[in-house]
Amino acid sequence: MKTALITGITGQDGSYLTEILLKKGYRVHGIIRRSSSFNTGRIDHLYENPDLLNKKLFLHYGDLVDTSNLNRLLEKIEPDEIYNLAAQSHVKVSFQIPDYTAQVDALGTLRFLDAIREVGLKQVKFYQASTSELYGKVQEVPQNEKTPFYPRSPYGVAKLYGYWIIVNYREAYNIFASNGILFNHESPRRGETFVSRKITRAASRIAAGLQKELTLGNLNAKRDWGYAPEYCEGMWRILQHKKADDFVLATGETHTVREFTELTFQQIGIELLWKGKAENEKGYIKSIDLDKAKKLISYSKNKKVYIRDFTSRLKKGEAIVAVDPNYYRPTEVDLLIGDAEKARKILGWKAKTRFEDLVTLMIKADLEKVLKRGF
Ligand code: NAP
Ligand code: G4F
Repeated sequence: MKTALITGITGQDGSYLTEILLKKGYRVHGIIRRSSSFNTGRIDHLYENPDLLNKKLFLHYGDLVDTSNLNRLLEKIEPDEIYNLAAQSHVKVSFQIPDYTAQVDALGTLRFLDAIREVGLKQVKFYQASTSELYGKVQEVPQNEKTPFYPRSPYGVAKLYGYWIIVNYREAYNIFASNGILFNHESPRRGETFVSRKITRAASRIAAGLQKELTLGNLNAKRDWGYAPEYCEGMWRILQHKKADDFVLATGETHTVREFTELTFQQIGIELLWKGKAENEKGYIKSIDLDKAKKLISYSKNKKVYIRDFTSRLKKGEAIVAVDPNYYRPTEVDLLIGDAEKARKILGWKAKTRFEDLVTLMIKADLEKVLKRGF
């Protein structure tokens, strides 16, 4: 039985990776941060599945800024594989807390690599959660493993250090350390302040009358959005490759935030009409197709109540999307589109879920939550 250690186990990717590794028969250890309230919501369901769990999941308090704790954990756990997913992962927030972001995302990676050397874990394999944010002001379209980097945020710059320290320790000390350069990947477990989830959550709440308006920043930024569980399977494949190497994981398709918003509302039967420019731009209800909404929520027991409320609540011509410049970034990444050909050829990995299916599964999940819990 292999043993894996996951940092960031309570995050979106950490939770999916845990499920994948447990299913593959791994013993999984995860590092969680001390918090004043519960922060294990994304992995709590695993405790309701004794077959999967079977005393194979262990949680430890720790933090990437606490070196002594990392050393102790490595000595105790002696993992075969380490997945370093912990990070201050929000790009906009990194402009507000740049020092902390660098401490965790850049130096946190170094602390881990040094702990591996000090403890003397010669056989361990290390996965680093690198990111398409490294490409920033893109120097090439699409972006692949050879595209030069040009990060555009304290987050991107911190992750650039993480990327290169992995390469350096691999070359200097022969540590099996690989970078996964992952493009945006989303899911119903995505944090609520990332744009995809912010949109699907707000749309479901607007439809249910719990929110009036969705307020966004830059509607024209383009992202290559994939489905998170598939990317977590890709992380595992990267560490199963015979030699340490760096891989891009992406869908090869790009869409604007505006398209994500339009498609989300379309899924619940609302066509948007955009009027105005820049911060004065708004999205108005052009038409409402109730049959479409009915189909999407046909699984719900509360369907009738919901549809009745939905009909009376929303009106043609109403503004439901607005722009707030507070969500703009001092420097933006305008366009990301990845070329994952190397991963396809060497690892046999390919993104399967298309943009439209991703949006549909996310809005469905948020609608279901609204209907079940009423928030
Ligand atoms: P996420 O949902 O924000 O999860 C981040 C995780 O890191 C959480 O478990 C968080 O703990 C933990 N964490 C934060 N600061 C920490 C610290 N100082 N010490 C220990 N743990 C800490 O992020 P994600 O979307 O799953 O992404 C996983 C990794 O992939 C991140 O490194 C991210 O930068 C990178 N990445 C993500 C994407 C994407 O599109 N999702 C793309 C490329 C790269 P709490 O739960 O306590 O906050
Ligand atoms: O959803 P986002 O915050 O994701 P972003 O900045 O692309 O970062 C995510 O993906 C990276 C991989 O490329 C990861 F490394 C990183 O950890 C994170 O997971 O924003 C996407 C786009 C941006 O251009 C942003 O300006 O959406 C635009 N946007 C427009 N309105 C908004 C909003 N972003 C957020 N978060 N909130 C808005 O209201």
